[in-house]
Amino acid sequence: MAELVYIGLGSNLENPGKQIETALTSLDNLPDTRLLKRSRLYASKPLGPQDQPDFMNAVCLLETDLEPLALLDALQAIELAQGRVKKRHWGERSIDLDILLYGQLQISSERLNLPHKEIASRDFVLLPLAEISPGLIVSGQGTVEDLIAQLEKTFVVPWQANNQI
Ligand code: ROI
Repeated sequence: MAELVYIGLGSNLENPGKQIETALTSLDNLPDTRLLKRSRLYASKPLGPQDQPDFMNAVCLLETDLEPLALLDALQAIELAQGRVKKRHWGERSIDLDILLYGQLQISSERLNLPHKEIASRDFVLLPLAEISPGLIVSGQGTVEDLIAQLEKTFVVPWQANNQI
C-alpha cells in the first residue's frame, strides 16, 4: 500500500545545493516511489558546533510502496553513493537523509524512530515542511505552523544565489 512519506535533506560539504538536488533525483528514481513535492533550498545556521559551514536544507514528500526499513536502507544507499562524509558527531556532512514522517506510523526502534524525534525543535525541517504542506499535523504535536510559532528564533532563510544569512 502506498504511503506518504516526508524526507528531510541536509548538507554542508562539497557543494551542498548540488548534493541535495542529486539526492532528490535519486529519491524520485527509487523503485515503487514517486517524488510528489519538494521544497526550495533553505540556508541554515548549523545546529551543533558553530565552527562548520552553514547548511543547505530541504524537505520532500514521496509516495512509496517501500516498507520503512527498506526505505531507510535505500536512503543510506543514496548517502553512500554520494560518498557520504561525516566528520564528527553533530558535525559537517556531505548528505544526510532522514525519514521525518511515514504516513501515520509510530515506531521506536534502534534503527528508526517515527515520527522523527527532532522535528518540533528543528527550524530547518519545519520551515520547508510548512512550505510544501501547510497545515500538516505532526502527530500529537499540532500543526507545523504551531510548532514554528513555538520556536524561539529561526536561523533559516530560503536560499538565493547571492544572499547571506
Ligand atoms: N544543522 C542544520 N542547520 N541543518 C542540518 O541538516 C543539520 N544536520 C545535522 C546537525 C549536525 C545536527 N546540524 C544541522 O545532523
